[in-house]
This record gives sequence, structure tokens and C-alpha cells, in this order.
Amino acid sequence: MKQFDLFSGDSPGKGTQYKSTTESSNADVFEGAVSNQVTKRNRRRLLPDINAFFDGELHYFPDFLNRGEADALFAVLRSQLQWQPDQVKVYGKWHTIPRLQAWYGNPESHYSYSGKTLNPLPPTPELEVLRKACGEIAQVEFNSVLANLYRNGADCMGMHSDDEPELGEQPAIASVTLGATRRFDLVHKTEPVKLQLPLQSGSLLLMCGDTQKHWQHGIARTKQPVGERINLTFRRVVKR
Ligand SMILES: O=C(O)CCC(=O)C(=O)O
Ligand SMILES: [Mn+2]
Repeated sequence: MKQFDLFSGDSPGKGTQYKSTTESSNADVFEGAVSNQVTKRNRRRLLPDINAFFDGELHYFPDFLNRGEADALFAVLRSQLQWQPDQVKVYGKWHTIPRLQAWYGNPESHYSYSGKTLNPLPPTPELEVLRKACGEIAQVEFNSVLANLYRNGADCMGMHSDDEPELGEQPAIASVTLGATRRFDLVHKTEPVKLQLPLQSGSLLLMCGDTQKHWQHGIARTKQPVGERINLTFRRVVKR
């Protein structure tokens, strides 16, 4: 079994923090890191206003895993996780979601969304390594992970917030991407602001603070030929 000893040598990639603040230096950080990733339309609208509009906290670690680790983890998780087609209820009707998914966690981490309760499978060793590594960075004891497999560009995830009551107030969500780069959209719930982040293989995106309260996020469908992508969102499910 390959061990993913994330903290033995190099420390994880330096994080870039996007945070609501009145200090102008954060806007520079934002611009340097993201300006070439947002569309021209958004760049004009977004960058001058980022301090006013960023209600929440995002931290992006593009090199959380190195290339070899990311490729090896993709192969292991692609074959070992129990990928399932799933269904959600929308306006009283069941629909098959456009991706495969699997839910892993400790036995108490039952998670309800869209009219369903997911019962967790026991985490694999690789998921445990990643859970601990993400937890050290976020300073959160994550106890569950939702794994999503996007098989091609038609697979996607609609805009939503991870704001279910069992995630508690100001939930921290650690999102690890493996495989193809896909565009991650963030849209503010009340202001005309959006962010587009191409999440690269091996990256970690931490969403914390009020991000879920003020923003929706999702993965858009694309007509571009694109390979498979695995995304893992580590969460802390709390008892209500
Ligand atoms: O695939 C992604 O990057 C997003 C996944 C996500 O938002 C979720 O699992 O709630
Ligand atoms: Mn989400």
C-alpha cells in the first residue's frame, strides 16, 4: 500500500488567502493569484470591489499534493472507492445526479441533503491520510468526506451552498481535486459578483467563515473534451 506521507519532506504548498478585509494588500494577493483566471467581464467588475464583496474566506493551495501523489491517489481512489449513481429530489421528483459519488466517514456522520440521508462507509487508508492533512491545515477535526467523480464534461454540480444544519455554523470545507482541471464557480447570493477558479490536480481549496452563508458554488458542465476528475470535500458533521 503506498503511503502518502504529506508532511515528511516539503511542507504543503503555500496557501493563497482570499478574505474579506479592509487592508488593501489582500486585493493585491487576490489579483496576483486569480486575475488571469477570471473572465475579462468579471475582472472588471470584481477586482476593485473584492474587499467590499468577499464575505467569507477562501484559501487556495495549488500544490497541496505533488504531481506524483496526485496521480497515484487518483488511480487508487478511482478503483477503490464505491462510486454510485445517486438520486436527488427536486420539486418532488427524483433525478439521477450527473456524476458518481461516495460518502465516507465515522459512523455518526450521517448527512442529509436534497431529501436523502447518506450513510457513511468506513474511510480507506488514503482518505484517512488526506483527512488528517486537510485537518491540520484547516485546524478542524474533519469526520467525513463526500467523494465526487466527474466522468466527463457532461458531469457537473449545480450551484449550491454547503449549509446543511449538520455542518454547523461557519463550516470549514476542505476540497481536494485530483485529475482533470474543471472550473469552480462561486456566485455571491446578494451582490453581482462571481469568481471562477480552475481547480488543478493536487490542489486544496479551503472554504471557511461565512463563505457558505453568502456564496453558492458549483462545477459547470463543459463542451470541451475533459478527462475524469475526482473531488473530495472533507467536512465535519456535528450532532444536532
Ligand atoms: O467538485 C467540486 O469541486 C465541488 C464539490 C462540492 O461542492 C461538494 O461536494 O459539495
Ligand atoms: Mn459544495
